[in-house]
Amino acid sequence: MSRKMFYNLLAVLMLASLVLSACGAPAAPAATQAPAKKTYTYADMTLCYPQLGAESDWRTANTASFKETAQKLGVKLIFSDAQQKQENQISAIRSCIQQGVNVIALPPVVETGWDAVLQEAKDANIPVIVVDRSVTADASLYAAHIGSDMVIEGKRSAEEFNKLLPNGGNILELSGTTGSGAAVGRAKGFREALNPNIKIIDSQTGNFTRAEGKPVMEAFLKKYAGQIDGVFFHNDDMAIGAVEAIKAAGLKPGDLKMVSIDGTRGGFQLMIDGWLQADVECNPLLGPQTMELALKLMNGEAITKEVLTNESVFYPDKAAELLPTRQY
Ligand code: GYE
Repeated sequence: MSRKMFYNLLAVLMLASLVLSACGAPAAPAATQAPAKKTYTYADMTLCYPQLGAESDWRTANTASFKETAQKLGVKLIFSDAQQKQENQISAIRSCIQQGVNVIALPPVVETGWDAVLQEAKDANIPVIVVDRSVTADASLYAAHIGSDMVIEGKRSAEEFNKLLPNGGNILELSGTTGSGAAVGRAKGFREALNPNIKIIDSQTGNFTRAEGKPVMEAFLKKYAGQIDGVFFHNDDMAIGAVEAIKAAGLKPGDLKMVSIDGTRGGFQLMIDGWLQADVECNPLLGPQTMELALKLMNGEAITKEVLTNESVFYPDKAAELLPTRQY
């Protein structure tokens, strides 16, 4: 047999054995035939976080939680700051959709006006986790919501006033950003639980900032001098701004009963200094839970649609002891 014939024969035999093994082999069970499903890890994740702004210490802690958690887990984070403007958040979301991110986590500045962009994300098969504040959009337009129950926070604040002003009185409200889930929920819960002998004589927004809280309080003090028993603040930053105005007006700690929300270090300091009688907790450290849920979504695992943060109320008696342990 020539060398050429030998190689030809070899080729024919190899081909025949291939054909035979393909035909004769018992059919593999379906499970091993399907391409193995990839289990995604954090290293595979690109997460979009169109942050709403940098208006408060709460927000700063929330941003840090997302950035630190992403770094620790190896998640690629696409972060932006919308400066409290919904249109900026919407364009950031659109840019994330174009970049083909895996998941979008959205802390919505206001509750309404999200339907169109949520639908766009859905059409692109990108799940959206609503973080922190709520949206009014239909629940079919987003995968889940993680955050605080703002209505309960409002109720807890009212219960503090019920204890602080057992004989009733006149109080003022410094509300958060108009139309935000946080302000709407807190105002609602507050009114639901407040004793009827306590009257909210005025309510104005301070947009969750120190800078806007101060002039609102100045105007309140001018308008209602001598008629105010207490002030309810939708967050600690506005309380801090307002206390500057209250001090400047010559009032002393305890002259007005004051309750705020968040439980930031600044709020704790106000309790230590005697200005605040209670601070209702609102936890901003939502990065770890959000990324865990995002990974479950990528892997098609079952998730909980509404994840509420466990929270309590802080009081002046423990404020000095707890302040060094506070993470925000
Ligand atoms: O209470 C406030 C922040 O949405 C819960 O936003 C958040 C609120 C928080 O600016 O400080």
